[in-house]
Order: sequence, then structure tokens, then C-alpha cells
Amino acid sequence: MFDRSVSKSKAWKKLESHYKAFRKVEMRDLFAKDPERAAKFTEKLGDTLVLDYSKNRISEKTMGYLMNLARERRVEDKIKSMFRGDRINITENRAVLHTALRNRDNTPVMVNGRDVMVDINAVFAKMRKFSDDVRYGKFKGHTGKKLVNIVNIGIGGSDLGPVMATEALKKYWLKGINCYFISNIDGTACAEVLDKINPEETLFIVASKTFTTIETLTNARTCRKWLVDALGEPAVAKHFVALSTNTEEVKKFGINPDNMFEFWDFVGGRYSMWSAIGLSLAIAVGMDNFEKMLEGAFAMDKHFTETPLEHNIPVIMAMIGVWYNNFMGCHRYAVIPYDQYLKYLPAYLQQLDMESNGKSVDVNGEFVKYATGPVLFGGAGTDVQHSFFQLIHQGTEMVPCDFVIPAISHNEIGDHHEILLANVLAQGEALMRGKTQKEAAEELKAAGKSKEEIDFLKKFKSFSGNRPSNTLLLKKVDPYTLGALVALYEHKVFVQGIIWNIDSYDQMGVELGKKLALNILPELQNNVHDLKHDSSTNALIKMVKAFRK
Ligand code: G6Q
Repeated sequence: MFDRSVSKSKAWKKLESHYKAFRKVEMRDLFAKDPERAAKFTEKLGDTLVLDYSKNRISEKTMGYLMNLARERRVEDKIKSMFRGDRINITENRAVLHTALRNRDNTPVMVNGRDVMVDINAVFAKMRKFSDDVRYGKFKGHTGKKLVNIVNIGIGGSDLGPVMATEALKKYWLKGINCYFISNIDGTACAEVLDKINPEETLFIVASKTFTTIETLTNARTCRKWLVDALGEPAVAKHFVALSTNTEEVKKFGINPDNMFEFWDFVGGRYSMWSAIGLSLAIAVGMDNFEKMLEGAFAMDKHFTETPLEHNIPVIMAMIGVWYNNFMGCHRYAVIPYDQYLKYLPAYLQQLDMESNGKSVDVNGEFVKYATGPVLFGGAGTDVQHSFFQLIHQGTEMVPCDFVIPAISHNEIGDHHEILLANVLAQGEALMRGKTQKEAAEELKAAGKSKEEIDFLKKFKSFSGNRPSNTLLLKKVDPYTLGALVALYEHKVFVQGIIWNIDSYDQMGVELGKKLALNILPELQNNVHDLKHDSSTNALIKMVKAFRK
């Protein structure tokens, strides 16, 4: 356990006083003074990924103080502790070993005296055989047809990773395969997919770590009934598989454990796309590509564990986030992938970051006295330039951005990609540089505006600038790079959790609403007159029932 006074520590206090001296410094002046600035604040992972973090409100001193804070919080020790399988998820008393899933050199990782690599490799071998058999038509449906519709039924961590990665790697899908994802309990989610597919050609993958999640089990039962109505009960064995840690519940549901792909409680839901939870992806892109993704993540893991903090990409991004969150009072950030295939990355990262670090109690059980996880939002560029970028450029809130951008597109059609690239580079520059009122006035003058018009419009047309961004330049969105990118964000979130002294690996905040829903369900389904909620909830229950009469 760390000492309790995170925000009273020497390194923290130093950053507070540094902020006072630094807060008015303009990035454009820093760039003007130092032609080496970009080079100083750029790091690379092989020829896969580059982080340019020079367009942040930082100096070498800032980074030095931030790294002092990281050292004071014993980040290096904590990294080692996670990778060797210590029970760092203290509220659930669990090891956190999604990293073992991509431990490609197979060094033993011991949990409870057992090398988990043995179990992991056995499941990967089973995934390889099954995904090959489905892809090449050896494992067929009940009526002998090839299974070409892959439907993942899962929610949260059992959905967002596969959805994001499957979309990101669409170019690698086997021809003729279609992937669908059913997550929401809203019947529309099921209906919309079932309308499009033929039961004889469909494989349902029920993805649930606990196999008790009401949304997933309800959706899975609906799909099971739909299949049995069409093909009969014996068809289930050829059309349903399960991804879970809970063999008993899988059996109870009526899926043969032979058709179950296992993972373990040391893999958190939102960190599980590297495990059997990625089966839909493995079928779509093939196990070779799935393993390339693991290799990319492994490369990032090695970088993370072996690189000094000052050059460590996840640590740098984490500490810059801490700088904004805890010293500049900026509790939000945006991730903008400039790549259509990465359009679900912000939704994926939203869970990763906000479920991991949206906490108010520290590992000692004390309420924290400083800000923890920020609000994350985002969307694909250039679309979002035409929506929320107005606020990012001229709003009263500062929103640090991560721009994620591949140099090479999978679809080099005409000059689309150059236009895209020009846009993302322009955004970073515009946010950093801004436009003074003087510059705005000169432009208005050149456009022939009158003095009155210039005086009135120049403030509207000016941009404060000094608005930060990271640029993550990827060579191309391929399996390896995707693995490295996702692992980077996982580690960034982990480091921030260390700084804030919180358990990034539980998610108790999602429980209360679930429990209350179980109380309300029978009240909606039956005649209950004596409702015991607050007056708003009671009235809403009555109004819903009145509408449904
Ligand atoms: C993720 C969370 C949560 C979880 C879902 C689904 O870290 O734990 O999003 O993944 O609630 O849970 P099951 O996989 O158990 O159905």
C-alpha cells in the first residue's frame, strides 16, 4: 500500500507550484524558441507507431516533475507487480494478467503455483482449430451448411473489444464471412440481426465471463429459441458456443462444455479481447492475424516494462493526462481516430478508461481528495470536425485530444487519404497555434470588410490556441499495430490508476443500478400497488404501465 497523502507529496506539491509559474506559457512561443521541440517530445515503437506529444502544454521541466511523481508513486515497481501476477485488484483479491495472454515468448507466469501459460496456450490451440474449421467449412451447421454468419452475444467487456477490433480489421475478414454483435437488452438488437440471417448458416457465440449477465442470457435465450424453432433442439450443438469462466452456468444454459472456450478470473472483462472473448475476431480474420495482434500488444508490453519512464510511451501519455487532470483542472479528453475502421475505438476506450479509473475511494479505503479518471469521448475524424470541434477550438473548456492516424490507408482511393491526413495535421496545428485577434482583423481586412465589421467580428474569428493534442501516428491499421495501440491505452490507464492510488480493475459502480432493475422488473410485470420508491420512480412506473395498457 502507498502512503495516503498522494496530493500532499513532495512531487505533487512541486507540480502545483510549477503550474502556477507555467500556466500562461503559450505553446507557440515554446515552438518558436526551440526548433528541436518536436524531436524532443517524440517517441517511437519500432516502425509501428509514433507518439508526437510536443503539442502539449509542457516543457522539459514539466516532464521532469511528472516523472518524479511517477517515481514517487513507484510506477516501475507497480508495473513489475502486475506482470508477475500479484493480486493488484485488491477489492476482488485477483491478479491482473491480461498481459499473460500476449506473453508471446511464453515465460512462465505463475498464479496459485500454476503456470497459466499452459492453460492459455491450450485455449489458443482450441481457438485455432475451431476458427479454422469454421472458416474452411469443416465445422458445419446442423443441416450441413457452412457457417458464414458469426453472431457474438455479449455486453460491456464481452462486446466492445470484439466489436472494435473486428471493425478495425475488416480488411482482413475471410471473404463471405459476416460478423454481427448483439449486446443491448432492447429486443431491437436481437430482432435487427435475426432478420438478416439464416439459422442454417449461423454460429452464435455467447460471450460472458460470469455467464449470469441478464442482457446476454436473455439475448442468448431468444436466439436459442429462434434456432430451435427453425432447426430443432439437436441443432444447438452445431450453432452455439460459449466463451466463459463459468462451466456450470454454461452447462445449465444448455451448451456442451466441449463447445466452451475458457478464460480466467485474472482477465478483467474490459481487458479480455486478447482471450477467448476474441473468438469472433479469430474466426473473421483467422488465428494467424489474431496472434499478430497479440504480438503487437506484446511489443508494447515489452516497451512498457523495459523502457525508462522518460521514454515510455504509455507512461508519458499517462503523466500528461495527470498534468491536465490534477494540475490544470481539465477533467476530460477526446480520442479522435482519423480512420474509418477505427470508428469504435472511442467507445472501446470510454469503457477502458472510465470503468477503470472512475473511482472515488483509494486502495486504502479512503475517499480521494483529488480528481481521478477524466471523462473520455470521441468519434472518427473528419466527421467530428463538423460537430463538437467547435467547442474544442473556441469553447471555454480545454479538451486535450489524442489524434490517432494511420499514414497508409487500406483504401487509397484518389486523394482521399491525403485530404484526411492534411485535415488531422491541420487540426493539431490550429489548436496549438490559434489565431490572434490581430491576425483575424488582418484577414477580415484582406477580405474587404469595413472597420466596423472588423471590430465586431475579430473576436468571433479569433482562436485562443494553446489547446493540447497528442498525435499517434500509425504506419497502417493492421493486426500488429492494433494490438500495440490497444495495449498502449491499457497501460496508460494502469499508470494513472497507480498515480491516483485506486484499484483500476474493479467496477463496483455498475452494480447498484443492476440490482434496482431486478426490483423494478416484477413491478412492471405484475400489479403492484404499493410502490416503495421515490415519488419520481413511482410515478414513472405508473406512467409506463399506463402507456403499455
Ligand atoms: C468489464 C466489466 C463489464 C463486463 C460486462 C459483461 O470490465 O466487468 O463490462 O464485461 O458486465 O459481463 P460478463 O462477461 O460476465 O457477461
